[in-house]
Amino acid sequence: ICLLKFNLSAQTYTPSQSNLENRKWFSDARFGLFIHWGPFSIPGSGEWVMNERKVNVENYSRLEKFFNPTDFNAAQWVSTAKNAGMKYITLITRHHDGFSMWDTKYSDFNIMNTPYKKDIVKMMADECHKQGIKLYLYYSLLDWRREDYPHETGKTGQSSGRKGHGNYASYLAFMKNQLTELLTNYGEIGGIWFDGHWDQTAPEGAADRSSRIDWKYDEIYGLIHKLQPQCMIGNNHHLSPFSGEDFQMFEQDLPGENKSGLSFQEASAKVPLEACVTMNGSWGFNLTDNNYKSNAELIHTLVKASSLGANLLLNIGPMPNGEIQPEFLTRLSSMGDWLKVYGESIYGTEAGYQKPQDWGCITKKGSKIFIHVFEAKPMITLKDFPFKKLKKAYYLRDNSGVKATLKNGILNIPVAGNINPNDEVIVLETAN
Ligand code: FHN
Repeated sequence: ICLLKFNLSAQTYTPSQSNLENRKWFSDARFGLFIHWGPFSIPGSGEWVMNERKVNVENYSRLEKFFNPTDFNAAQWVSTAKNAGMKYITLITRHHDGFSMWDTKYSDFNIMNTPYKKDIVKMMADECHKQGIKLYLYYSLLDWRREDYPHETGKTGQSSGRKGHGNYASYLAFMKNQLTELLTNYGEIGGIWFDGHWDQTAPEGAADRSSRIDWKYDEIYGLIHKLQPQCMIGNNHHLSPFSGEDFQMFEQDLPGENKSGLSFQEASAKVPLEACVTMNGSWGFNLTDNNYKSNAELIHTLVKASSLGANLLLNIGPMPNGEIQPEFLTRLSSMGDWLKVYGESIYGTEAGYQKPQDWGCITKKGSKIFIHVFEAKPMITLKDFPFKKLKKAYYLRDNSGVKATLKNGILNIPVAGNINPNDEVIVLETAN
């Protein structure tokens, strides 16, 4: 009966006009900042520290007394994102440890009970609205703290020491109350980014990954779309989108890749796509992780995501005092510098007609094709070029001409000499 009910109500979801407009805006935006931050940042071992070090609820609660990010500056965080060329921010409001980063009535484990006593979500929302950048909110479905959450990770006897075995009706009511606060008290929200569904499923890649609990997404999604119809819903369940969802995400992979072992799902052709990626190997602040991706690698990831029709949501894990570490800042500003020159080939573009190749990849805007070259090559040859005429070929950086030729559907582009190692872009103006 439950399944039937879900399917019937799921079929009735028709995105509102403002939701469709927001989806289009989101697709055009192409680049956002993911922020994993909270009391879990204090030990410097990433955001899974509670579960991995088997800290029980009582001991974990002590972190609340130490969270005092006196160097947090919302204006600086938002302008850092904007200067990196990002168009939106996705902020952790409550991760799996159950800590709420806003002034919530529904849990005492929240920012107002830390020495800091200021509503982080409010400060970020105000600043995003002021600086004209959209705010998306991450919200964990999984909870390592509450007795009413039906436990999988963080179960009794392992880390949390919880005795209860779950009461989903009560947990659902709690989530709805919190989501109502988030969608009522902080102005317009671009989207809600759910995570943790996979906690109640068979392992990634198993044939049947249906959930062991009925999350009642029809109720949750219905509430969100009622409170803020434009608000997009995405759920990091690592599956194809469910009805009621407005975008699909991929974790540590671009659509079509599965290097992480988390991305078995096909890319949807119906909703916008987003790939979330870390700059080193960690989401939350990690004192020992020095595995930073280079500037070129990060720019290639953004460009390849665009060439696959997806956004890049690039993560930072700020330090517990609220500072963003220099390794992240320098990478963000180098991406911003590149985008200032080459942004036209990223924002508002569509996927290229070919998947990324060894030499680079392709994006498209109307009849303009952008050839992104990661390595100089005497000649790049593209077969089955989808346009009949090549009107003009030139470097995006300075409009200087490129001697490309098109004959019988085969396009040849010579790329010699000094090119930008981050990605050189050649524009092809075409016609049919
Ligand atoms: O467990 C989380 C993890 O901490 C992080 O938030 C990522 C971001 O995509 N999502 C989960 C793992 O799938």
